[in-house]
Amino acid sequence: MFDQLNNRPADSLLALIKAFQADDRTGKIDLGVGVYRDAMGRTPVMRAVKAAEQFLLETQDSKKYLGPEGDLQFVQLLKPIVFGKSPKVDRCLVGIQTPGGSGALRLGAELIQTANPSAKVLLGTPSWPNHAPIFSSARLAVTDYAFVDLTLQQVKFDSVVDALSSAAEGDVVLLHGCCHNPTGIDFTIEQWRQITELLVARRLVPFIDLAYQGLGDGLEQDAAPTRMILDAVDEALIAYSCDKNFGLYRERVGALYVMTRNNDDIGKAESNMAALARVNWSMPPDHGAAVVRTILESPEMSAMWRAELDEMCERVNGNRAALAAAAPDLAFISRQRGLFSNLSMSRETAAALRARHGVYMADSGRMNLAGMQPTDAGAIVTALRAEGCL
Ligand code: PLP
Ligand code: TYF
Repeated sequence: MFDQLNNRPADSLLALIKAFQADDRTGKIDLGVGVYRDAMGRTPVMRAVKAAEQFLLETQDSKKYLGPEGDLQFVQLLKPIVFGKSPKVDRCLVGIQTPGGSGALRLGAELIQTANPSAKVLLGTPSWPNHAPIFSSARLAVTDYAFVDLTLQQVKFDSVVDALSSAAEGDVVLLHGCCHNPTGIDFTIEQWRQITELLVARRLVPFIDLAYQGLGDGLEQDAAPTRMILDAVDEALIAYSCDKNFGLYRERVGALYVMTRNNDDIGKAESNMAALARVNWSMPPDHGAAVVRTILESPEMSAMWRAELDEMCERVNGNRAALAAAAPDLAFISRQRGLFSNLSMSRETAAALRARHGVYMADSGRMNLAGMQPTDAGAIVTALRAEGCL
């Protein structure tokens, strides 16, 4: 049987982790996979997470099953952080814990497939490389449109408007809620407003991927577009990840929220989400969500978490400013947000940056701004100049 299989390409972003480790040059710089790094180059366990883990170690008295919905107190406590105070959210939003944002995307895709198998998913490119395969493996048709011009480092807003204007009622629009991966280019608030109007007018269903809340301009600001959209539309899905903003990556912490047209549909959405979770992973892993819940239940730990997240956000934006200051051609980097910016370059150039200069970025030219120190800006610019990128 297995001789029938064909080899598949490895995930090139994850392959960069090993390539960087295998490089023994001092001075190598890791701008590859999207994890936060501090001023020492480490991806630390956050202080609030350590405190919550300590608390759980001492007080958790059982590890019995929780059920396919996971930790519903975790799902509940995240709501005000993501959605603010909204009576509509209280009435028509249901959530379930998932294994990371990836699990939320997959579960959302399967829920869409169950409810409306003919819905197309509109995906602006470039996007996170897992988006398209997650939707197609849930047997949904994916339609690409150009989201950004990398040579100009600008949103192709006409192309976005065209794509949404020609979509059919009930089609799904995947939107990065903040901190676009891979470009760092988010819509302006005016562009979000226009997108919201189109979603309403054409009766499209937004599927918002929120994987970096708090790492752009802060928790509240980063949630503003999501809240604006939910205020206006009837139905929506939100794939949320706590893996970046709580530094819990390998614990796989996320949630899928679904907004239904009315209170009657909530029960149906909820039972389908639970049924789909059961056939995928039965129940989500507990530890990471228990940690987040413990933090959010404690005012002290919450304050600790918010302060540390603010520090992380400031550090990334400081790195952006340092790189922009080192080369006028890179000024756009300080206007972009989140972990990533995506330079326009060939994969050969990205390979040369790694091989000749020890500057590791994805083949696509995407760089993780958290991977550098402000003092690395000069070396990065020198490497980019040597390879003709500037
Ligand atoms: N969506 C985007 C845009 C991402 O960059 C990631 C990163 O991993 C995810 C979703 C998935 O997050 P998680 O690691 O929680 O599965
Ligand atoms: O884009 C990134 O680097 C992160 C991490 O298959 C990631 O989102 C990358 C690839 C992947 C899973 C997570």
